[in-house]
Amino acid sequence: MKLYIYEHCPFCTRVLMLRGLKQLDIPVQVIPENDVETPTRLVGRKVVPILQKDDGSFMPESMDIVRHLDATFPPPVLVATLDPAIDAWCKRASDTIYRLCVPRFTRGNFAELATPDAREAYVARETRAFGDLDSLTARTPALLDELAPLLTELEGLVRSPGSSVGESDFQLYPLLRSLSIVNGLRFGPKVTAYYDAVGAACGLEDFSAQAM
Ligand SMILES: N[C@@H](CCC(=O)N[C@@H](CS)C(=O)NCC(=O)O)C(=O)O
Repeated sequence: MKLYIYEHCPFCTRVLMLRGLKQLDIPVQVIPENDVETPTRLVGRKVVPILQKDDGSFMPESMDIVRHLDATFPPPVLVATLDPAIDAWCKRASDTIYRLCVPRFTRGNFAELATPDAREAYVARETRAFGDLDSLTARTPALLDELAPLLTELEGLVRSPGSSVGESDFQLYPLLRSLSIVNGLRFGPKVTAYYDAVGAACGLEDFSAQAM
């Protein structure tokens, strides 16, 4: 097996979470952002994450990969069912979170952005999706104001660190991990306890060392 990812990608965080939770020894390969050929050859389009299975076939879609690996390597860790309140929170908060994180990701130190051409391709992709990225960076204070009440609300929604892992963790944790690239952003005590516990259980570092 092999996993193809981008380091900054929240969907890839989902599969890295499962790999870490189960301590699976699956090699990880980072695809450069300007490499259209590799993912297109594997799954017909430019996308990550991709799982190369033992039978040589390839699987896209993060949650399909998570469920496949969870079923392939028992016992299951996806125990708790999706929490509709967390699901709804993620849907409401994700746009603000991406607008804070994406301009920073484009300037970040990630293996998929190792060459000028790769970074240029990523900047172009995100500019197509979000418009001018410098203008978006300038909106940081307003976006943080937008996020603050959502993070306060999340204090009342996150599961306690000792409870069962489930589908909602694979929605919520990648968004919170993305936010670690935003300099000075702090979670409340319950979200911090949840974030630290999930990160430790999955053996994942976040992006705080390069927060900007
Ligand atoms: N539904 C997919 C979404 C994956 C996705 O959007 N991945 C982004 C990286 S964060 C991607 O590969 N984008 C490549 C591109 O648009 O060129 C999943 O859950 O795996």
